[in-house]
Amino acid sequence: MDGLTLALSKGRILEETLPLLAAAGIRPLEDPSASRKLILDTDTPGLRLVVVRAADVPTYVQYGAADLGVAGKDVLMEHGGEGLYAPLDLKLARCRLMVAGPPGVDLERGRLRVATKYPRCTAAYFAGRGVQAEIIKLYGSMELAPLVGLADVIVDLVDTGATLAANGLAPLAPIAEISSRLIVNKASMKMKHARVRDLIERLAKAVS
Ligand code: PRT
Ligand code: MG
Repeated sequence: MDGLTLALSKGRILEETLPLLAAAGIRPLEDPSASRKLILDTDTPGLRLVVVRAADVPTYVQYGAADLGVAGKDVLMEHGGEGLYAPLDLKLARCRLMVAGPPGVDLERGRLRVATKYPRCTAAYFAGRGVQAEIIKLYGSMELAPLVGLADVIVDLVDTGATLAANGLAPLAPIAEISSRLIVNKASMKMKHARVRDLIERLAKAVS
């Protein structure tokens, strides 16, 4: 394959990346949010899109099944970034990774139970602060966990804070600023250098 494959995920990433791709002169030949196809050609010869789960984007790129991808910094930190370059901050889908919970929870206290979709980031955060935390891995709806006694606090993404507030929870501590990054397979960066470089430059212009 000497073409390029770019991995995206449905939802926020797709919604926010399509206008950026359009600004860079790249349009899918059919509407990815309406289509059931997982591989979509674009009007740019040799550039196709694949649509995968958000958390799977780094894996496709790491193994070279996609040359490039768009992934949240949260997903990248949790993946670890092996085999990947992240050359460009697309400044899309911005939010913060935070500790949140019932107002007033003491985060320094020992044996804190923390529910999260981000066990790796969460373990690193609490270990870095010398706090003993028991991590409970969930796949979604973290906000429910403190309400039903599954956990003391959660580690989740916060944008407006409306979801926390609607469930009587508050932001307690920031962990990281999140935005979407362009990621590139390390071998593709070498073997398909000119094409990859050209795409990075077009996207960088569209960002600014
Ligand atoms: O749905 P799937 O399991 O495939 O993946 P996903 O749920 O991770 O996808 P998606 O589209 O929801 O999120 C993709 C990426 O968008 C994330 O990896 C982040 O990098 C980014 N992003 C930006 C967000 C948010 N903002 C965000 N607010 N992802 C999720 N949220 C959720 C958050 O988890 C919480 O439930 O929105 C809720 C909070 O929003 P507020 O506005 O109420 O604070
Ligand atoms: Mg989702």
